[in-house]
Amino acid sequence: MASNPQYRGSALVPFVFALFLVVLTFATVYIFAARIWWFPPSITALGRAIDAQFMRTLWITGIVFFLAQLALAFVLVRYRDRGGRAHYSHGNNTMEILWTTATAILFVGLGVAAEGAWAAYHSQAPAANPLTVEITGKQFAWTFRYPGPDGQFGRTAPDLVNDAAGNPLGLDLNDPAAQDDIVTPVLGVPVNRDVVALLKTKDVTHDFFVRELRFKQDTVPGMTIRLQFRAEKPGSYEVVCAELCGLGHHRMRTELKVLPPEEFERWLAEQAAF
Ligand SMILES: [Cu+2]
Repeated sequence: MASNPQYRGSALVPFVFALFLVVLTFATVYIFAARIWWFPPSITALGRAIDAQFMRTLWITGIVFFLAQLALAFVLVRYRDRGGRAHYSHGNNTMEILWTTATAILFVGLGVAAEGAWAAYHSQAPAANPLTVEITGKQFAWTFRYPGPDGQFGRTAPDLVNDAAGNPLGLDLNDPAAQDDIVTPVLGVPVNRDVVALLKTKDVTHDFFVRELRFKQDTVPGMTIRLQFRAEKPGSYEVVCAELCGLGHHRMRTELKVLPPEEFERWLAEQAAF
């Protein structure tokens, strides 16, 4: 490549830009490696499977990111304007095939690796003695319903919904199965027991999200979405709506109480007394 020093571009721009890229790359890697903004520890086995998948993805994309950014910085300096003529390239079919294949293998591989964890949330075999809770979203609150001693959810009807009268779900008290249903504004669950959650919404799409459960699921109008989880650590965790659902979206939050079994029974009895 013939070069003519007379037409040489400034070396400052590519060097400064390359330096910026290198600093940016190392700073980004540092933020992840030092876990400066990280999520709270998971309290479910499924959550740990999700975390493992997250780390696999982060490692692979992290390595690709790191190498690609450094390669870009290198190319900026190596092929800076030295006053030569531009060279037209038709590309390289072998390289195209190679990196497309590599990307496809990575994406499909990560998808296959994630399948187990994802499927477990939705289609895991039913537990021997699960606790069933109905979770209903509305603008802008969560309401939880337990079937009570009979194990049956009673009938509800939209025209019976009356927040002021303390009937946010429209429970039909003429239905014997509804009479022992327990409706609460807080989600209490016993520790180490499978919980089957039936997710619903009364109005728009909401999203039930508890960080420690690694559990985030849209509630969709007209649908009941079944999910299950088993919390392993007693404590109080935040429940939020993770779908921008209206002006009051920011206050659509409540609490998940994971309680020892006896304490849970006591808590549930207290709620029933309301
Ligand atoms: Cu919402």
